[in-house]
Amino acid sequence: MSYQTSNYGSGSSNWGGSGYQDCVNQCIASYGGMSGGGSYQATATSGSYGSSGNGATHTVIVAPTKGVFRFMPFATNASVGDTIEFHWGADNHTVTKSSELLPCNKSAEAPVFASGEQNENFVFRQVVNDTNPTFYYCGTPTHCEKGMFGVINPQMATPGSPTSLGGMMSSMAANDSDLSAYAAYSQNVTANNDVAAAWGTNFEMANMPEWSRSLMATNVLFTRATFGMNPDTINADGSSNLASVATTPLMIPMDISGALNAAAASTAASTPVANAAAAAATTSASAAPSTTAKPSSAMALASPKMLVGVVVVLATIFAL
Ligand SMILES: [Cu+2]
Repeated sequence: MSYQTSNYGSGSSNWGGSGYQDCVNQCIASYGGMSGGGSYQATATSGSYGSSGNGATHTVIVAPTKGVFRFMPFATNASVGDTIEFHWGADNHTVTKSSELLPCNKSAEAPVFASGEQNENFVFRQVVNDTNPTFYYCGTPTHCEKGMFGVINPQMATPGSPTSLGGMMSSMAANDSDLSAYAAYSQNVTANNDVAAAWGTNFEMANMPEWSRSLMATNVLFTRATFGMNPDTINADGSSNLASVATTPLMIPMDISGALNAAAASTAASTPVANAAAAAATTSASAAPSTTAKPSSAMALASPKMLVGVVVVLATIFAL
């Protein structure tokens, strides 16, 4: 199998090579500090289904808050006999077994599992029967297509492999300005947490359908950001520890749309700044609709120099 990486840096000839550090600083300023998108508080359950195994229990939060179509964490390592305990943070979501090749389709491969449509504070337990990668998704229409899928025992790549998430990230981000912008946000909120910042880098993506890869990357970035904002919830080995959410609300980071909106507001607010490059970039960005370039929210919001900075930072981080 071969994977196209030649698109990396496409368009960079328009970005110029100067002002890199200004760009990085402005990116950080634009995405703010630790601003988040809400919180999740575990409360008494409203109902539950499924029994527990003899091993450890791993918590996965289903849609941590309203409008955030994610599983947190995106991936969980578990042994045979362990229990995955799904906790709903918002209404109208499901946990339904799927497959790696078809992450948004109900799997017919035994043992199947499907929670049905459930609401906030529901708990669904699933005992792990084998250590093969097991995918699941939310069956509520449109949610999975927005990225609402997760995995138990993800396949791991050889560190540094070109088909690992880290190996593909810079080329994906170079071709997806929204992903690039969200990576900058996630990077910012994990700045002091190396384990969170590197979480998922070695996930294998070779078998994932191409359309799902940027969604998987976004899921990883969301999980990293959540760990970054709640350092007590990640262990040194990268496993999650969500036991504390029984007593302490979990801070939920902004999802990708929220991060892009915040960047837009910040960019608008900082327009008068005495920075010729930024001002020029703002002008060209506001003229973007008249160009033939495909409209993209982040492209319209961020200056080209900001983007090249983000991509360079990404290339550094994900090359690890
Ligand atoms: Cu859902």
